Amino acid sequence: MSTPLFDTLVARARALAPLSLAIVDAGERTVLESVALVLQEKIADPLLIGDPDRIRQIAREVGIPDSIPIIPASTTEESAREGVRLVAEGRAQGLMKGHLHSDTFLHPVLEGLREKKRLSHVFLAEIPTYGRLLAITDAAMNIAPDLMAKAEILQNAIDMAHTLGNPRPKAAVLSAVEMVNPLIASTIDAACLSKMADRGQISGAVVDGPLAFDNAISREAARTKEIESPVSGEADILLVPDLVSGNILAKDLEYLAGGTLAGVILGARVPVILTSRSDPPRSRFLSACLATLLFHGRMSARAAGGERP
Ligand code: COD
Repeated sequence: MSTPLFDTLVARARALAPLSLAIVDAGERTVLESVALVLQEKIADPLLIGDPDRIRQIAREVGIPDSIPIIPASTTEESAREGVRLVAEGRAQGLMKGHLHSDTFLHPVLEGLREKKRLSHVFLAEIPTYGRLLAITDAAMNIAPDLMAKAEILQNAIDMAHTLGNPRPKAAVLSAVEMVNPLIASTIDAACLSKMADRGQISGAVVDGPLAFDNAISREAARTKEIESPVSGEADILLVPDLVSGNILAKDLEYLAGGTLAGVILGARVPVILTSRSDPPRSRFLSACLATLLFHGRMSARAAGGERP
């Protein structure tokens, strides 16, 4: 599958110093295959956390050199705590979930690495039929966000777009319809979020909603329905109503529409990669590239004194 938009991101990540990336509970083949890929492509310098014997054995099988450090941890909980500690001590610039449950991984991250008020996940998708990278949020962390949580999730995605070089992304707040309907709560949230953007409570993007998926993605569909929206057909960000609908959307794009997905958790001290066991190695690799770009982008913004507080 050709991914010209992601290829540009990969080229930009390759030009940066490799990210020091801690892999939590790394002793599993698909996890270490992805590590081998990021190492080979010089995107990241991994720190492997987990059972040293198991990690060393699989690491050798997949071609990871013995020089790569292993930090021993005897349980998945200890692995996650070690990962957070490495970041807190400045030894890791990014964190990647290995072979453990999401909540075991996320609890210490929430406790120890929260920087912004809200941590949220964003998928970045390249779909052959859509000419721009599409950020879908939050389809993996916040289960049923309320209005203020949605505002924070949206702001995280907007900040990410800025870091990646899009100074004014277009964000569609999704629901099933484009009219406010009190029986569909997500339409009310979407209308409020649009107004919050008008009033500067959400900043740095053109925000419109409620929009149904077709009107967000296709100007033609919006025209047919006589909807005037500055976002229609040009959405960079899709804010989904909740984790379930967002997750179905993202996986639908991946499995039925030939989409390629990367993903990262935003709002922590460093980018956090939340992999799923079924993720192909390329998705994990692209997520590591995204994490590298976000880490270095933030460092540059900080150095220039321009980072959002
Ligand atoms: N950002 C900031 N703080 C948070 C967040 C967040 N996203 N989530 C919870 N908190 C804080 C709360 O304010 C509270 O102080 C504390 O953390 C505990 O909050 P709870 O009890 O509501 O949250 P938890 O601990 O029950 O769950 C947090 C998880 C992220 C683990 C939970 O939301 C979850 O399981 N999400 C889905 C993860 C998943 O399975 N993803 C993969 C499938 S797609």
